[in-house]
Amino acid sequence: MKLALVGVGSAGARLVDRLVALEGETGRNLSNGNVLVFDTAADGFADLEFVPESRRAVFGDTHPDIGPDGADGDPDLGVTVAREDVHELRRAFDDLEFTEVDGAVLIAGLAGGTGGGAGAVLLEELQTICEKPVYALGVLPAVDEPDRRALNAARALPSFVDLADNVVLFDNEAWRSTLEYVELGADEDADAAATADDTAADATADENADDQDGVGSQKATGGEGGEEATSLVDYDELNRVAASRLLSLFGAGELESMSIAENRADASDLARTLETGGVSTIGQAELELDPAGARVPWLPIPSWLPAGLRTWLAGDAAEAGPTDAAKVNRLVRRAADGNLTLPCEIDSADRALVVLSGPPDAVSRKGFESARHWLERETDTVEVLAGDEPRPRASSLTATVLLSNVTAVPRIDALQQRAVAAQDSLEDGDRETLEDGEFIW
Ligand SMILES: Nc1nc2c(ncn2[C@@H]2O[C@H](COP(=O)(O)OP(=O)(O)OP(=O)(O)O)[C@@H](O)[C@H]2O)c(=O)[nH]1
Ligand SMILES: [Mg+2]
Repeated sequence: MKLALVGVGSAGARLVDRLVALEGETGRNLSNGNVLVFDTAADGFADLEFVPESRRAVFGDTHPDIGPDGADGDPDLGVTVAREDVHELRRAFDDLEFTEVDGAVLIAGLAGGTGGGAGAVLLEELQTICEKPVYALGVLPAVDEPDRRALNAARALPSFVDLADNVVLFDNEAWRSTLEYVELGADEDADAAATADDTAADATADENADDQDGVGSQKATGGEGGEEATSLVDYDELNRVAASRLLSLFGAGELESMSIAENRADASDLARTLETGGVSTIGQAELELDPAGARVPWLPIPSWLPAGLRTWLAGDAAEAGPTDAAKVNRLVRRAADGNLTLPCEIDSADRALVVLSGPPDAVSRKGFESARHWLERETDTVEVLAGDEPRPRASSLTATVLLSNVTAVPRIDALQQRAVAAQDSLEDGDRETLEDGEFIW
């Protein structure tokens, strides 16, 4: 799939920058140069390295309430300045070639004044300009961020869901936790998945953590109680994880050097899976291919070689190698279970898509099919689409799963509860919104 990438606010701009970097590193051409980033802060783009200067737009900066930090956590101000500067924003969109892409994705931190506020206005604009689907990637704040941020995200989420064709969510809190278990060196087994689940659940329980400052810094702070492992994680790490998942999913099939696949992942499968609207989540798991398997797994073994050499080259892949059906099956399960950008009850999904990327010889069709059936049963839907992305020289196999329109999401419930509790201590204007749970602006 080809997508125009539009980043709004610091989180959005940094994520787009990371995606552009990753496009270059992986050879997956998702955007074809159709990128734009917006911010209200004059120096909002200081961290960017890969988005060209000509694709960076500052707006609203002449408004008297906009300071050096832009909308500075105030989404109403974000909305106001975006509406005032709407002609300028539309002109910036002229740089995007919508005829070259299958859709657009707007990326923003929902807790930001610019991301959550102006982001909604930009989504609205994109929907009027682009005739193709307009998706959003929304980042949910961590639990140790101030109440104001939780309230902003709880307000922005329904407007994003209302305006976008689908909103993929990335939960900073759950991901900090999952990265912890990666850092601790846990493996693919059930223990690790359970640890990730537990920490995500703890995070939810901690949602009512006290108000703290320091959200503006790029370094994410540790959770309540200052668990050591969380200090290893900063936004850069989180952005790599988010960008990698997004690119593996939306960029599947966009590899410049891709060979022909029988069951290639394609744009129409993605669009169909996302057609449900609502909130979606992406899971991913990777399996390093077993060096004890085929010694040169990406090369067919010529039949004219002496038998002894052929046996040696083939290794013991049949018994222990990566083509083992159970391994492929387990990989897909691991991607869908406890390894999602937004933890949720997977049986609440409406549709699902699974993409398997790696050397074609390393994929057991039997394993892939049984994993797909498992996903059908677990998600309780017959709509599980599947596709391949052949990467003949890859040393690992990656499963990426998209669960669309998930409705049982403890983190969203906790965020909303915290926001409702917090709004009394915040300004009056916020109250009606959350009590009705309605579109805000
Ligand atoms: N994953 C990730 N989350 C981020 C990053 N930066 C900020 N966030 C999250 O996004 C929220 C909004 O922060 P910003 O993106 O800095 O805010 P903004 O959209 O620029 O809006 P204002 O600064 O308030 O005008 C924060 O509360 C964090 O939850 C980032 O680089 N990566
Ligand atoms: Mg900002």
